[in-house]
Amino acid sequence: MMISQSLPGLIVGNNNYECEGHVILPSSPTNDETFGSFSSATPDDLKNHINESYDAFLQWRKVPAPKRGELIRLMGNVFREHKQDFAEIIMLEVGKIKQEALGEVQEVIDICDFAVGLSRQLHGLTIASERPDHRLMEQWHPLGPVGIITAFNFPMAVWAWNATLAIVCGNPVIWKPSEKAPFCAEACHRALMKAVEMCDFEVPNAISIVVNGYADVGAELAKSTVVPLISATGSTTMGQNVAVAVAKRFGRSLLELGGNAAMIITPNADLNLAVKAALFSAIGTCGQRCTSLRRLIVHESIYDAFVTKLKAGYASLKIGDPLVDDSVHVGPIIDDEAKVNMIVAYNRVLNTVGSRMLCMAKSDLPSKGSYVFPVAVEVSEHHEFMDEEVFGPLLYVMKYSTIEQAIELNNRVPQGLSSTIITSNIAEAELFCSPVGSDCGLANVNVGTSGAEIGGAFGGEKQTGGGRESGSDAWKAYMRRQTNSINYSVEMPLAQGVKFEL
Ligand code: UN1
Repeated sequence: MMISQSLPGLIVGNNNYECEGHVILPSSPTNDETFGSFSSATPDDLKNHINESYDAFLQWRKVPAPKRGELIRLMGNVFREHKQDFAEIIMLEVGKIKQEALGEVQEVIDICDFAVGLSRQLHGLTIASERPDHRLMEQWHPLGPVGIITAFNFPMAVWAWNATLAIVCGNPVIWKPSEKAPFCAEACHRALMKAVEMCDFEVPNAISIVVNGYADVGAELAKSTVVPLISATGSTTMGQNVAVAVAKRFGRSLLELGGNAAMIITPNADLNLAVKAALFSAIGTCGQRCTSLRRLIVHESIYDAFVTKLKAGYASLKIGDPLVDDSVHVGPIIDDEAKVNMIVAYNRVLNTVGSRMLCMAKSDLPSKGSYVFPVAVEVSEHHEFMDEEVFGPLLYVMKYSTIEQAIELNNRVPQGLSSTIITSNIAEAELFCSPVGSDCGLANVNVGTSGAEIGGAFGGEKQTGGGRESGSDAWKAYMRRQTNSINYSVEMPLAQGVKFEL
């Protein structure tokens, strides 16, 4: 699968529209080479086409849900068949290492399978009515066009979490991908349109709209009354802007924003397991997952033994260009701005009293591209700057003495997405997952903070935004609930026993 050299600003199904916004020449973070261009859309471009999504909704909502699932089944097959090609686009555009790029495409395939099953399970409830000869029930109906705003770090999977569910739930999608990953977006859209072609029933052309551009386009999407749900993944600031704009018009927002994950390593933890879990969580995707490990909280009794292993782990990391070497552990960070942010954060912590460098990767850095050294820095306590999410492979390591103190440190930050305890003590594990334990949406035992499976609901509390995407019953956010009270008698009893005699 070739990537297009030049992308249109706006794509509505099979129609491409050139737009008036800036022309951007994206270059790969792996080697700084330009690989294409795209013209960004303006808010007016979106305004001019957004109603096509609503027209598509009027048609799509009438297609039976299992048929809508058939479209997603076919799309899943396109990803299966071209798994390598999709992975290569991710590697080129955002610099993931091969294993993680393949893993991301697998995540797309997995959520397709999940959504296909779901298309036959959009269950409602029947509820016991308090009145004789009455039935009370609940149904789930399609909602309307779903706006999807995504970040660069999961340029395919996060779209798929949203688009597959939205589509089986009877809704077309309008996607504003990260301006750092428009080619991944186009490839996904094309996979969907390929599936549309293979369907033996009619699918409206505007089932999927992609609008390439900047925050002004996202803002236009957020304020449009055509779009009852906006699902947004990205920074806390972006989420705040989206939430306010959507709330103002009584829309619904589903937010998956910043993370600041912690891992607690207890006295009786298996240290080999702990080091593997910590290392992958901290340096996977070059520390740019919202589930990436930022804070390691290690019991004082095993601190030295654990740090010795962690140092060896960092020393064995191979950093390099994923396009030329399949075996690298760490690829580039997304761009120079991210590189500078990482270096600033790193200098800040090293200049803080009580901090010292603990571990650093030893590998050479390629001369071209945006590469940084993954580092782990010891801190004597929680500092205010650790409240900020640094999107890069910078890990803070601290000691604790009681489990209560460790949980308090875990919960100390304004974000609440992912957290882990590494322990073989069942009481500590259960405490961590209990109401007085981790305050995060994801709380794991003997599993890293990143790499969640699609079957569970994904998201978190506090500044993470409160939304849940992907598995479990996250689909309910993409539908409207309707309660039906049905009287099959000729009497007219009122609820609550109210008498109204004529
Ligand atoms: C994200 O970083 O926005 O749990 C999503 C994980 C991946 C998804 C991360 N399955 O790390």
